[in-house]
Amino acid sequence: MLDKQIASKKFLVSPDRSMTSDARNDLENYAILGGSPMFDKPLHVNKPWAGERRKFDRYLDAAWETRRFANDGPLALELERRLEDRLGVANCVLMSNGTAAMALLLHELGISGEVILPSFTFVSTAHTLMMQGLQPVFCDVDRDSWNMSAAHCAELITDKTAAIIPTHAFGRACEVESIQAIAERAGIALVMDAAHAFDCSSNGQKIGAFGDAEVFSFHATKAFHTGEGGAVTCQDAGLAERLRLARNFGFIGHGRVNGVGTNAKMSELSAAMGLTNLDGFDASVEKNKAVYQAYVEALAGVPGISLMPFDENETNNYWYIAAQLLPEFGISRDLVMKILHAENVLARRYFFPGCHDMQPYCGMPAGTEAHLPNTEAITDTCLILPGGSEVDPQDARSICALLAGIVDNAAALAEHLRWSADQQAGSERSGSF
Ligand code: T4K
Repeated sequence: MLDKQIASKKFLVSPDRSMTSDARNDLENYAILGGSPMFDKPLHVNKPWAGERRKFDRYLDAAWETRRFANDGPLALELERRLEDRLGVANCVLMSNGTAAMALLLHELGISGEVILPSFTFVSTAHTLMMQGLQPVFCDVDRDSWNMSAAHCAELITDKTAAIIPTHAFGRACEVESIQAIAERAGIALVMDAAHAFDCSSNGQKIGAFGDAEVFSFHATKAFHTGEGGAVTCQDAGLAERLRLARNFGFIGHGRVNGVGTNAKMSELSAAMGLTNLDGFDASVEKNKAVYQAYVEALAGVPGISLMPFDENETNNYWYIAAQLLPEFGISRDLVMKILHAENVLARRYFFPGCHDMQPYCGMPAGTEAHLPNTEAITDTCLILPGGSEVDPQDARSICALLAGIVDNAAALAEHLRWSADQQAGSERSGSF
């Protein structure tokens, strides 16, 4: 079926680049110009894995029979132990989501003042800082790794800096050692945002035990998930204990509270999802890797698009297929996305715009006025391609063939789409009189 769909566009996706001479006449085959979409149903960026349904049922049966659904139930405790083993970290404190985990951690670390974080990250961290009266200071990223630039971070340290929060973006570890050295020199806290980096490593050591603590998101869109959920992992047993109390309103016994807390507990239903996904995690990573490798091979001959590589010397989850369009691609990232979306390939921009360009941060001195050239270059050109449970290697190859066709026909497509947009604007104008 798919082969037939590709064949109908084959004059536009010629791998040998010899069949493009009359492509201009056949642009109508692109769905955005009236053709039928390459895929019958939308391919998302990372449709979640869900493990084995029967296993999920078995975990749920246990909760059902005991009527234990919340408050540090046996499934949540089992998941914590298994995650500690998997990540090689002394303590895993499950939370209701990654944002709550970050908020409680910053509170328990007693952070106050300025906090340096990359602008190229999910906005939840900046929001958490603001809600705790902390001042976000946005740092640029490295152009190649897309992770916090240690050099820029060092420049941003002041006597008000209280913490650094780098992100291990798209599962690639940040410059752990350099940033750790900066934090140690300044005598400040280091908290890692490991939302993307479940089961990934840095210099052979699993992410989870670096810095003062690391924060995971187990949202459904992550490589390992519990539906909604998150965790703080750390080596410090005292910190873990304070976090366990704080996620349950600070209760140390019935009617006894030892400090400020909130409700950030993980339910047994989420824990059941997590245990099921953990049972199937290795198999899901194998499939992710097959899709990633199909992208690597099929994009090798396509000019103007580079795929962020995973370091094969490390443990990776191969979850995000992160690409960047280079000027040679000949057509803007946003136009490419429109063309892909029409074909049911729901590629996404990521962390767009950078936090420093988003309300409310763009009004701040550290916001838009911050000079973050690498962040801006990456947010304007990165393209996250479909992966996850609904994409197989053949889909990946078809998507690459589509991209090869777009680059072959870039000028004609751009011109045609501009012309269509002008026509539409013209008819809207005439319709309004
Ligand atoms: N730090 C980083 C680096 C993060 O990426 C995140 C969260 C956090 C911290 C904070 O952690 P949490 O507090 O969220 O645990 C997502 C997620 O809500 C969020 O967890 C995630 N990062 C962020 C990057 O985006 P959307 O807006 O992408 O979700 P949505 O609804 O558009 O879904 C994406 C696609 O996946 C859709 O096309 C449909 C599909 N999908 C989604 C869900 C939720 C499914 O097929 N099934 C599903 O259950 O938000």
